[in-house]
Amino acid sequence: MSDKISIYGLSGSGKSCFIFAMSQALSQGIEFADGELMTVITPDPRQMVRLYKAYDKMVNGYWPAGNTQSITYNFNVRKALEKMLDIEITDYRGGLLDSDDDDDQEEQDTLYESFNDSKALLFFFGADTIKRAFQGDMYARFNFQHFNALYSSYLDSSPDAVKTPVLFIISKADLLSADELLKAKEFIKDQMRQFFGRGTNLTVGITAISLGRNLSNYKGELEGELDIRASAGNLSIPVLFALYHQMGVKIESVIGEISCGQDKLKGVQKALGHELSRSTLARFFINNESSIRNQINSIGGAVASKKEELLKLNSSMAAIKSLLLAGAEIYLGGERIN
Ligand SMILES: Nc1nc2c(ncn2[C@@H]2O[C@H](COP(=O)(O)OP(=O)(O)OP(=O)(O)O)[C@@H](O)[C@H]2O)c(=O)[nH]1
Ligand SMILES: [Mg+2]
Repeated sequence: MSDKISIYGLSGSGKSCFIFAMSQALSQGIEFADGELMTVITPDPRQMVRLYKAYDKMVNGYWPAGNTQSITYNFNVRKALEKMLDIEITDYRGGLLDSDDDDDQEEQDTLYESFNDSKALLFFFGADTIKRAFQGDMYARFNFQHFNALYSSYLDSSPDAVKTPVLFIISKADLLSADELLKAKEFIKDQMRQFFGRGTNLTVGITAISLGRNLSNYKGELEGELDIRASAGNLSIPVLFALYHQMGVKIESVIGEISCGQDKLKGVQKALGHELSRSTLARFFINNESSIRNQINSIGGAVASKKEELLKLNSSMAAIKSLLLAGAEIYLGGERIN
């Protein structure tokens, strides 16, 4: 089953541009502190052509048109060639989110249902909308309430919802000065405070992405300096965020397996003690010693290999964490992770 990552954002918040830029930036790979390379590549040749053409259009000075329909993309995330995630991202037409047109209802329901089984939720807020909200624009402010309400209905519909990590993305960050960016982050943390409060078990992040510097749109023409490198504009952060969370889940499950194996081992060792304490005569007729020793060897071997796996996962996790924290603030249960 693929790992669904869901993107939500109003029309024009930069969802499609992000997907196009990210897919180009990360297809070449990004290097971790441990020297291993992470690549994000679509295994579907038709999707690859579509993504490339959209990117090429931007390089040639034109922004892509807004979506008239929703499109699903698939990506393999590999670290040192090993598949870590099998991502499915649907690029919804943002117009759906705040539409009250009855004709849109069916497609809108699919969008709402897409929250379920998601491995990560990405909420996009364009820097332009955030600026308008600062200036008191009521509709721009409503945007945030709308997302709070969407999330609340998601919590109602899915018992596992509270475990799904949420990343807030300030897109088009090149439109903000360093000062404005700080203000924008505080503003989002305040507007979305249900996510950042203490006492939850939620992993939440906030980051700012951009496709370059001084970018603007004049009647569809792209002006400014496009910079689509893996290391630029935090383009890798959303995938790293999903990966970080998934690795955390994997580590927890391996730790569980180790402790379960250790418990079993204790039980079998006790059985061995019991066996050895039986009288020689009784053991002459029925001797369980070698079968118990075999069990001890096999469980011990499994525990040792899980411990090795855990060591590898922990070092991978540390490498991912350092890149992730360089581009995002991450909170666990309201506490910032350092
Ligand atoms: N300054 C700046 N503008 C951007 C950036 N990314 C996107 N934009 C602008 O935002 C517009 C909308 O981007 P899209 O990616 O098409 O938005 P969307 O969220 O996919 O919109 P819908 O398809 O309608 O849902 C683009 O045409 C650009 O004008 C960025 O990194 N910086
Ligand atoms: Mg779009």
